[in-house]
Amino acid sequence: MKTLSRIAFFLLIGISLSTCLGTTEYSPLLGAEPEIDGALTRAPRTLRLYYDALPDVSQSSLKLIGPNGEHQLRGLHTMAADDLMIEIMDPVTSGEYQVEWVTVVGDNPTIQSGSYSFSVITD
Ligand SMILES: [Cu+2]
Repeated sequence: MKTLSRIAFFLLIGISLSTCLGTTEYSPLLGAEPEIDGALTRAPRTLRLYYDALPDVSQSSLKLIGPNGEHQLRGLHTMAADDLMIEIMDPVTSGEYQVEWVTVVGDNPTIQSGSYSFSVITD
């Protein structure tokens, strides 16, 4: 009986964990350069985000927030590889960075948004 309730307990944990994963909100973002949660040893000069369909540049925006606040970005465009790309204007120093994105991808008119972070350690 003891073993049985233990099994039931772990089953319950397993079910609640998979429910959590199952309800994770859909995001069209597939990946990025710099990598999501990545740690860089060289300062990036561009941001590039990859989506599951072609983003509409006119309905998209990117923000880069670092230890010294918001960075100046220039020239949002797509390389037609289901991506968004932008140039980072001011120097990227060591620290934690957050990228905030807003876009509309493919035929889906819904405005999608999200954020991710990466870190830079240059010395
Ligand atoms: Cu480009």
